[in-house]
Amino acid sequence: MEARRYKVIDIIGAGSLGLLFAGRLSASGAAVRLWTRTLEQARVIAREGITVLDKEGQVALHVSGDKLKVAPLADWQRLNSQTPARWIMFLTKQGAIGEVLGQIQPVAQTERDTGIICLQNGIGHIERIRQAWPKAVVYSAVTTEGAKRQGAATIVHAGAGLTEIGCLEDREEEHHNDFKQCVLNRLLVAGFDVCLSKEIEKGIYRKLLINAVINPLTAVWRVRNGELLSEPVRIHMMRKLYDEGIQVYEAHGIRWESAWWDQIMDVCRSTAENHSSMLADVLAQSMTEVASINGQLVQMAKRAGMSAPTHEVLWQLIEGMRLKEG
Ligand code: KPL
Repeated sequence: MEARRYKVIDIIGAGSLGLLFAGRLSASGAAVRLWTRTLEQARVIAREGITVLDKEGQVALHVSGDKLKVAPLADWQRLNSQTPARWIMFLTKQGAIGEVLGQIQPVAQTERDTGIICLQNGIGHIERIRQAWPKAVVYSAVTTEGAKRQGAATIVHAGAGLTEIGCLEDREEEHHNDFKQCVLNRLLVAGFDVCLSKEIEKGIYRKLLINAVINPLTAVWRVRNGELLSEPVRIHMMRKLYDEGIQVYEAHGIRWESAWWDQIMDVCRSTAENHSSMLADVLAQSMTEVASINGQLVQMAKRAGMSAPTHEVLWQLIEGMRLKEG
């Protein structure tokens, strides 16, 4: 079968998660092509390899540059006409998706078999990817892996987590078997705690709520995740965001669990020392994912004829903090 010939996993995006997945997959012997936004970063990675540090700053893993295939996205069309992508892990931030999709057009004829695994915070991106690659099979994933970039080719793996992957589409069994063989098994061999979820939609909405409650508050107050629990007024605001979010889910018939509130508190405890990704973006003065997290909840509320005022205010506050594009 043609599909079995392509054993390569194409990782798009060399941010913290992109480097973590590319580094560990490569170190375990999987064939990976890593795609960067800039030529400069591709050159640094090719020269220095990928380094993963543990929380104490010790080297947990290093893959030398000569063992890695890395290229800038600008080379996508040229290189894909030789070896078309079969399994793509999309690891860019939400905000970069439009730009990336502009660069990676599907290569005619091969598009049908392409599997795309999306690991973004928030919602809204799956629809955009499906529009750009109408025939591809799109998998959604949510992860609690914690990683922070320290340079163009170095990350700190702040905390191991679980990655759940699921497919929202009904596709032929053969494609899913290929996914298990070419992606899932390789991730397991690389040491990731990963599972195939039959309830990925629920996982996506659970993660959306976690991010919608924790991220904007940490960004506005400039506090670490654990510090949200240190003042009753902060917990009160978290609860307001949570309740509004649940009302929106109910209006849309989205299944939720009362245990999610406790899970949010647990995430704050288990990632107590971390900066949320939104706080990290605000501190770096780069574009945040607030529009695809709180913004999406506000839009969902509007579609249901209601409002989500606390999410809306935070969305506006954080959009107003954006100081430079990038
Ligand atoms: O996913 C996260 C993020 O920062 O985006 C959480 C779970 C809040 C951990 O920091």
